[in-house]
Amino acid sequence: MEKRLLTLVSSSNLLRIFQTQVRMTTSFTDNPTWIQRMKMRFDLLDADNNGILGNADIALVAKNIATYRNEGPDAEKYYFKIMQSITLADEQGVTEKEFIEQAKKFVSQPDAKEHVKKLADMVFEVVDANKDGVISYEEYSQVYKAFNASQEMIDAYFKAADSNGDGFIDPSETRESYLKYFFSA
Ligand SMILES: [Ca+2]
Ligand SMILES: [Ca+2]
Ligand SMILES: [Ca+2]
Repeated sequence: MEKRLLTLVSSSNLLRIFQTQVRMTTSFTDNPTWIQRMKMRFDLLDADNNGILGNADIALVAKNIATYRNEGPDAEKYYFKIMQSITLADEQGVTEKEFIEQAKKFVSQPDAKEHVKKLADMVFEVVDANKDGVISYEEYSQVYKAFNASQEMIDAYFKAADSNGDGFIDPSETRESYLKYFFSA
């Protein structure tokens, strides 16, 4: 009896069924790689590095972008509004832990992928400073520098987003990289 049970347990069929069940019940948002990516996102967005992501960070970044581009308060206000809706920042702000919970909820919505595509289009609008329909390395660097991102990070992100390697990021590459960023482990 015991021997038969052992044979059954070690059978590859049973193992396969078990693995399928594990895969079905585990979401990519539980994956350490995904959580680490969201932690890095929090670190980037928390521009003043006080451990809270809120309006203060977004205001700082909006000011930086407008300053780099020699633009006035209207542009700054516009950047603030766009980035606020992208990051869901508010006056009170969130901690890293709250931010990750927020991100988990966000990607679990039934229409989350459509939301992320819209979000990617909004980001594209802001980053494409000269409005020629593509993001150059300079345009990309400028915005990430406004968040105090390291050159290493900027280079890695740009390379990953420019999937056809032509040196520019187009709107479809932005959508593609955002979908990958939020929906894969
Ligand atoms: Ca902050
Ligand atoms: Ca451009
Ligand atoms: Ca490209």
